[in-house]
Amino acid sequence: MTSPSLGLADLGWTPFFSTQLETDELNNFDPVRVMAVHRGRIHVVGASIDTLILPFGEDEAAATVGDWLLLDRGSIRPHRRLTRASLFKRRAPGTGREVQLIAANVDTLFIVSSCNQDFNVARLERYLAMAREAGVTPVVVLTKADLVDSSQDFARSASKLLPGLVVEVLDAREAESAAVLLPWCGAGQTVALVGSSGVGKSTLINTLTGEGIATQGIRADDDKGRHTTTARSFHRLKAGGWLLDTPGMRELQLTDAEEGLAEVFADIVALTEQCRFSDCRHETEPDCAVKAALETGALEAERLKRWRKLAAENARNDASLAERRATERSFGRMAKQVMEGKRRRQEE
Ligand SMILES: Nc1nc2c(ncn2[C@@H]2O[C@H](COP(=O)(O)OP(=O)(O)O)[C@@H](O)[C@H]2O)c(=O)[nH]1
Ligand SMILES: [Mg+2]
Repeated sequence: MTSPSLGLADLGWTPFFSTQLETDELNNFDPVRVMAVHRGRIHVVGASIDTLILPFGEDEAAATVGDWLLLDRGSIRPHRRLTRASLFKRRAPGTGREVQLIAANVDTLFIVSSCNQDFNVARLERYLAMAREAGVTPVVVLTKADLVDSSQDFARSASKLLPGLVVEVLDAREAESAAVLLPWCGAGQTVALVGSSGVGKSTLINTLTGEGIATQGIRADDDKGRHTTTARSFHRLKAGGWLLDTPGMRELQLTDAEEGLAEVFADIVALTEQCRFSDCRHETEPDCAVKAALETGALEAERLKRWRKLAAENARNDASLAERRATERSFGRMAKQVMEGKRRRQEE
């Protein structure tokens, strides 16, 4: 568990959060960060607090890992959640709830890929769109640099994907090599990690935390008051920051990521705005700026194809969300009618 001597700044408290506090809130409430959400209990840590509280808020207002809450100093009850600097969320397949919160207030997303078979531009673009959508700074981390002769070639093609994108190449097993990631791992900073299986995420976590994560777990009270071992979400980095690792991070999909996609494919979006027709599909229409860019070579056909695919995937996810919302609404109406009918019959 975390040491009680942690200051708020160590936990990731910044002016972004402190400026949200009203003067009287400073006197009566203590800021705490959500370290883990268990069934029925939330583990929060503050400057001199380390405790479990009851669930707080519903749906998007619910507390998720990484959130900052204000606790009433007397009753230790949550008073309110502070506005998030960033938020990862995903569709919740097969559950009644539409959107599942994954993690809040992550500063940097390490998008992990390896310098071999896993390297895939389309996958990187998908993760970049998610990072942008969440409001998190992406850093591409290319592992297994020691296994190829030309790691810089991979780095070059990745860095072209977004203006100013940082790409680091390393051997995830070596602390010295992974030290290129330290600028994002210092005190008060929170990072999360995504990437396919086998690219070296666990190896990197071990290297950056100095822990053996296979054996990790914290003990927490479950609903029935028993102690159970739960996977830990917050890992302390050797450099002082935090690595936020939840199962949900590994299952992120594109949902409502229109803005994220528009940022990652800003070049194509700019072209579409120059087409003669606002609903141009960039197929057979005249004066299509996208086709013109393909012809001059300013735009790669492959990149256009990837954009179409991701935009379609996002649209599909959005559509099925809207469908489910509609079904739930009509089910709600039906249930209400049934109940009203029953009440009327009883009254008759
Ligand atoms: N040579 C080399 N092997 C690595 C590197 N990173 C990870 N590995 C190996 O790749 C395998 C998969 O790594 P793991 O961390 O389990 O991947 P994960 O599925 O993303 O968590 C393990 O055998 C690691 O030792 C690296 O940078 N270089
Ligand atoms: Mg792993």
